[in-house]
Amino acid sequence: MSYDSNGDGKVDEKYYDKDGDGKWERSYYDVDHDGTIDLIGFHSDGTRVASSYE
Ligand SMILES: [Ca+2]
Ligand SMILES: [Ca+2]
Repeated sequence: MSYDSNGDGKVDEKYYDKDGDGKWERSYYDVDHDGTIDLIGFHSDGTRVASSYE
C-alpha cells in the first residue's frame, strides 16, 4: 500500500504486509519528499502507526 502524503504526485509512504496476514510489518517514509527513503518503520502490532523506527 502506498500513499502520497503531500499530494505532489510522488509516493512518500509505503506499507508492506510481508507475510500476507493483513497486518503491516514494515513501512518506508520519504520524510522530505525528495524521492529517497529516509525512515523505516516496524509494526510489531500490525497497525498503520509504526511501533518503532530506524
Ligand atoms: Ca502481515
Ligand atoms: Ca527523502
